[in-house]
Formats: sequence, structure tokens, C-alpha cells
Amino acid sequence: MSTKLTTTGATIPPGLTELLEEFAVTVLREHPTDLVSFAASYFTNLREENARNSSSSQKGSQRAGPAPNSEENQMESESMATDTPAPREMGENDSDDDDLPSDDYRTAMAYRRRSVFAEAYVPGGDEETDKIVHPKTDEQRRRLVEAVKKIFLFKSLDQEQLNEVLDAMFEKEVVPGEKIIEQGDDGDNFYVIDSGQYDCLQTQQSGGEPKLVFQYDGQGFFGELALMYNTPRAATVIATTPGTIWGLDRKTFKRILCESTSKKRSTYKQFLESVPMLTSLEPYELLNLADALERKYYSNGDCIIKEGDAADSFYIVENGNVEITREDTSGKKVFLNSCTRGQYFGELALLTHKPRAASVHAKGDVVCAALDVGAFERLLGPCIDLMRRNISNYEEQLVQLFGESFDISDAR
Ligand code: 1OR
Ligand code: 1OR
Repeated sequence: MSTKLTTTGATIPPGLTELLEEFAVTVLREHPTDLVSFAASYFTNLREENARNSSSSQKGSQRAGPAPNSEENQMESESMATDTPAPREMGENDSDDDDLPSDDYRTAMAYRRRSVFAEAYVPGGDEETDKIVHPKTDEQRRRLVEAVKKIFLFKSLDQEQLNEVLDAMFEKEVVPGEKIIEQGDDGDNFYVIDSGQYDCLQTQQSGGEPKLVFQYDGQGFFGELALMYNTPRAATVIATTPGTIWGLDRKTFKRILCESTSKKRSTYKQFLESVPMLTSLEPYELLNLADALERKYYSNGDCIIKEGDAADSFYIVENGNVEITREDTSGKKVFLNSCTRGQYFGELALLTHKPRAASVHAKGDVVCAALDVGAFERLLGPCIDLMRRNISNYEEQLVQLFGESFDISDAR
């Protein structure tokens, strides 16, 4: 059985990534009130189920799958699959539930599915490679190309992959009130919005009222989560106006779009969780942010932002240091600040819609995660108040340093 090495040389035990990934997805879906108790219950149950499975397979009776040490089972755990507990569907064996620790536990276990691991995404896995083609008129193709242009998931595809995905997509017209996805169902298709408005509703406790968690207006995508992680649908999506969406079947999604998307999400997940400015974002919002980030590399002295320029991007420092400077009235460069890992810059001009207020240069090698202006406005809405509060600190310092005041109101 192979083990993986991280860049720091630490060994990643087989199965760890998958174990944590499924736990994270369950948390994301269930929103437990007490994360620690939820985690304790989740892993205790997993251990007990594993022990049960392993003893029943040693007896050579119930378990239909491979024996724990068989070659087949090794292959399973080396790729993505881990030996996991059998599912406990809602209401199954109710009397057993009496001694369960909490509601969170019940919910987590009710949603667990054996298929989550058994069928989890395997890069280059055994998905069939039959190409699906839904013929389209020139007008349909043009509309489809426009709809996917704005979607980050498609940006990493080469031309051949993009054509294959576009060929496989099919048009679907929807009417107000039409349920496109229902929470808890298995995932069939991924959808890209061509037109129309859609509500995304989530029931957070079993038996609770569905709550509106997101609204799509004429653009975007939904339905990727269940396909990426082989989990039940995390939310319900309903059309609220007449509209058109483009569907992509699960197999084509997994074969072409899943690998790059899941790689990018897991690359950025930990980093984004550690950025103080982003703490108000939901886990799913962080995933969407990860999709939209573009990694940029700079060497010592490179100019990242030039004072007076028009603004197009926002930056978070992933590695290294940047120096922020501004020219005083005599043209002398004045040091304002420096930013390091987890800190951000370039927000001011995007919020005020004015030219860049300062210059930013790399001090040594620097890696930044950049977000374009559209994504900044769409994805960082919940963080804007915090950024505005920080800007009022700039104002005070500015008066002290330059003796001038600074208007942070929107210049539009
Ligand atoms: P899916 O395949 O699970 C439902 O099917 C889709 O709704 C899901 O993929 C996402 O594409 C989409 N949490 C989970 N799924 C969401 C969310 C969401 N918003 C849209 N979807 N939240 C809203 C975040 C602003 C978190 C709710 C607490
Ligand atoms: P931006 O889009 O204007 C330059 O591009 C970035 O430098 C800016 O966003 C901010 O992220 C940052 N103090 C600290 N950082 C600043 C300041 C600043 N101005 C711009 N940035 N000031 C305080 C002065 C002591 C100057 C305020 C105008």
C-alpha cells in the first residue's frame, strides 16, 4: 500500500484525505451546532462500524465486498475509497437510536451513505469514456458558450475538453416553481444557468423548514457538490421565473470537470479557512471563492499594483511579503504598510471605484491569489463591511502621515 509525501516530507497515511473530505462534506451539509461533539460521534460510529464490518468479513458471511486485506480492497483504499460503515437510513433500526449522543449525530449518520466512499471520485478512474453529443443549433451553441464563459470551473479546460463538455450539454427550459434539484436526492446532472432566477433552499435539521440560502440571477452553476463527492444533494434548487439551464450528465462532469475543480478546491481550502478577513464566509462560499482564484507569481521588486492605475483585481498574499507605498506631494515614495501570508490588498479601488491609492511591490518571491473584480463583488459581499472598517483606519493614518483626507465614498 503506497503512502504519499507532502512537500515538507511528512507522510500522509492512505485514506486520510478521503476520510477528512467526507467528514467536511457532511459538516457542510448538516451544519452541526456543536462541531466537536458531532466529530466525536461521527468518528466513534465510523470506528464501530469498521470493527463490525471487519469481524463479519472475517467470519466470511455478510460482507459482499472484498476482504480487508484482499488486493481489491487495497486498490480501493489506495485510490479514494476507504472501508466505511454501512448506511443508516433515516428511521432505520430506530430503537438503536435511544442511546445516541445528540441530534447532530442522528443527522450525520442518517445521511451517511456507503456509496460515498465506495464510488468516490478517482482521477483517471473507470468512468466510461463514451462521448455524449446533444446536437445544437448555432444559436444554442452561441448562448451556451456565453453562459460558460463566466464560469471559473470551465477555465482550466483545454479546447478539446471544452468542446467535449459543450457537446454533451443539453438545454432544458424551466417554468416558475419547477424543482430542478431536491435536497437528499442522488446527483444526476450538473447545471449551468443560461437565464432565469433560481432559489436555493436548505433544510438544516431533519424535519425543519427549508431556508433560502442563496439566489441565482441569470448566471452561475449548481449541482456540482453531489457529483464531486458522491453525496446526496446538499440543497433544493427551484426556478422562480421562466428560464433556461444547460445540463451536463454526471459521467461527463466527473470525467472532465471534476478533477481540476476538486484539485483547486482542496488546494485552497485550508489556506482560505486561515484568512482572518474571510471568517464570515460559509464553507460553501469558500469553495466558490477557491474556484474563482487565480494564482500569480512575482519576483523581488515586481510591481503588482501601480498607484493611479485603474483597478481590475483583488489580492490575498499566499506566500512572501509585499510592500505598499505612496508618493507624497513632492514625488517621494512613502512606505505605508506591508502584507504577508493571509493578508489582502487592492480592495480599496474596487470598493471606491477610484484609481489605485498606492503602489504594491514584491519583496522577494511572492505568490498571491488574485480575484477579478466581478468575482470580488459577487463572492466577497459578506466581507465588505469588514474591509470598509479597515479603510476608515487608512483615513486616520493618512491624515497623520500626509496631512490630507481621503474620501472612501463610491466614485461612480
Ligand atoms: P448539489 O449537487 O449538492 C444542490 O445540489 C446544489 O446547490 C449544490 O450542489 C450547490 O451547487 C448549490 N450549500 C450547499 N449547496 C449550495 C449552497 C450552499 N448554495 C448553492 N448550492 N450554501 C449557500 C452558500 C451561499 C450554504 C448554506 C448554508
Ligand atoms: P487599492 O486598490 O487602492 C493599492 O490598491 C492598495 O494598497 C489599496 O487598495 C490598499 O489595499 C493598500 N494604508 C495601507 N494600505 C493602503 C493604504 C494605506 N492605501 C492603500 N493601501 N493608507 C494609509 C496611509 C497611512 C493610504 C490611504 C489612501
